[in-house]
Amino acid sequence: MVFRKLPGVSASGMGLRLSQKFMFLLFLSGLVTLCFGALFFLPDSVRLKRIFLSKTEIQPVTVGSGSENDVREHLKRPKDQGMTSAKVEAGIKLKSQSRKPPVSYEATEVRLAGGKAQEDLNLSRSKTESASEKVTSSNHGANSDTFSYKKFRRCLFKPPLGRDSGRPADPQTNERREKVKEMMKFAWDNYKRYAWGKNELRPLTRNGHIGNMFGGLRGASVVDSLDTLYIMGLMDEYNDAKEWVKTSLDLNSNGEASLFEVNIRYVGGLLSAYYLTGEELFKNKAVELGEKLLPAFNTPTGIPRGVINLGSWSWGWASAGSSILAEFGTLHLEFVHLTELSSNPVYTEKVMNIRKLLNKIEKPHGLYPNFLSPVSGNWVQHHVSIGGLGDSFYEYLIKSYLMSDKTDDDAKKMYYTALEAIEANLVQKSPGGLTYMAEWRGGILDHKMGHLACFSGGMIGIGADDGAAEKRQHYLDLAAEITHTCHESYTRSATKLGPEAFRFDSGAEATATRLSDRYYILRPEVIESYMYMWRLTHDPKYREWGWEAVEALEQHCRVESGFSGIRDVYTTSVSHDNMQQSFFLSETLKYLYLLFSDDDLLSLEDWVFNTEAHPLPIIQGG
Ligand code: DMJ
Repeated sequence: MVFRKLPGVSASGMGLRLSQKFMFLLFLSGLVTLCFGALFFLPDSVRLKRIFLSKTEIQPVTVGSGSENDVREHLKRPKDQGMTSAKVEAGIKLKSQSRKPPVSYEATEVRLAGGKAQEDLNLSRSKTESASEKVTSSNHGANSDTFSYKKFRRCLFKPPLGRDSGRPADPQTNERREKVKEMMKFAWDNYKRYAWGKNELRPLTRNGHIGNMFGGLRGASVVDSLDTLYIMGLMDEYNDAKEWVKTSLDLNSNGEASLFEVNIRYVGGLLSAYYLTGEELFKNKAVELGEKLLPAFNTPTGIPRGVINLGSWSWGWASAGSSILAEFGTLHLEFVHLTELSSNPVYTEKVMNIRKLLNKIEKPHGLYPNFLSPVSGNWVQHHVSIGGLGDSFYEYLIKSYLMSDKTDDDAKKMYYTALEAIEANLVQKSPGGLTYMAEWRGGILDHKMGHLACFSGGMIGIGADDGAAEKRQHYLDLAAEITHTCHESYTRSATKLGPEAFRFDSGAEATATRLSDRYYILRPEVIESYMYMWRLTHDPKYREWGWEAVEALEQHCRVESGFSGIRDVYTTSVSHDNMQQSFFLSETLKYLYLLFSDDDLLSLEDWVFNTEAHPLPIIQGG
């Protein structure tokens, strides 16, 4: 049989014309391109990439020259320009031998403490510590071989709790401290009784509040309270909190959570609890949670988006709006410690990448606006504030420097340059002689200062300590003036508590002029500055001011079943907002307790506080 070769028909006998074959091949190659394109170019395709690429190749691509490789280059620069490669390779080591305390306190801790009560406390604490030697739940990337808790403790200058748990010699101060401890126990007991496992207590209705800041996470008040309970020696309460974390803190929860809030409260709270107690449980939970935050950084610039779904895969930047300066700028301390504990450089790389981008872009008048696009890497509008939206970004610059044992010179430079721009553009003096921080709206000043901005007294104070010699006194004076103004915002109200925001225009001097600014939600910032200023100057007025706040809290915020915020600080017939914020337990009461304690309780030589008042140790040699 003879096969006749028909024109345009393939020899294979498939019966396709050449043009059809061409079209088919074109379609096939299009399909292949589309599949690989999706694999490599769609946002947050990390899971797919993991199948094909090695771990080091799955970092997000950054815009322009800000690639991940650039970040690594940056990290490899010599010490004075950034982090050393050794730190990135091996994780940053806490406390090298050169920073050993003069005497090892551990052996003498019980002897020095003295007194039966103190011995009991030490005993129950050392039980806790020996428990830490046991390996608990799964490791979640934390590499226990490279981080030695025992070594870390030996290298602190002072015992974390001080010589005698910070007990002051002066009886009146000690009485005041005991009062604050009683307030903490009262707040905690009511939370436990009515809202156990929920995020906050609603003290009037006696139930729990969940809210939407933490996605599906629960127990914000538990995690935020761990370190406060521990330093106050409330060991039964601390052990209940620890047990809850062990059995009930579920990190595999769905729901959109604030990256910032989860980081400062949960990651910060767990890290502090670990460093204070040595319980592996806290370290493992912190690292497990830290891993879940990483997809937030999968944006074209590496600037994280503000919300993250902890429980499921998401499109990363696809739905991102603007990112907020105080949110993406308040990750550094915790993330560096996650690298420290897990020996995984990725956390430090992520936050160094943020810093790199911030250094690169132009700043109007040297100021940092509050909103940045995580997609384009450009400022979205020119609103500058040391209060809400900006605040803790500045705080984390100076604290990054201090936490690096004063080796992170980039952070130092950024902080002082920013502070100079703030002084030049925002710091104002009122007709009545009060120094305040105004807000800046594209060059126009808004003569308003938020309660949140009152943390800046303390920040400028701790920064002053390491400023250039001639600047030191200048910054200490500025810190004292701002703290004084914030105290005035309290004394000028009927309740002696400060409003959410106060103004310096239309005849106002440190008072709220708008009804909507008159509330007080148990915030810590003013008391936080009292605490730092006390430690820096030992001027007794700061303890007196702290005591005024205790009395006001007792009189106006304490209700039958906890503490509540109030709606108007200018009237003594108060209306309560029915919310005991978790930061009241982690910050307000902790700063008050520290204010009435000796300076060696969480000594500033060894610790920096994250923005939720969770103490993190200084990293030796940066
Ligand atoms: C806290 O959660 C932190 O201090 C944060 O930085 C700002 N606000 C609250 C307390 O007011």
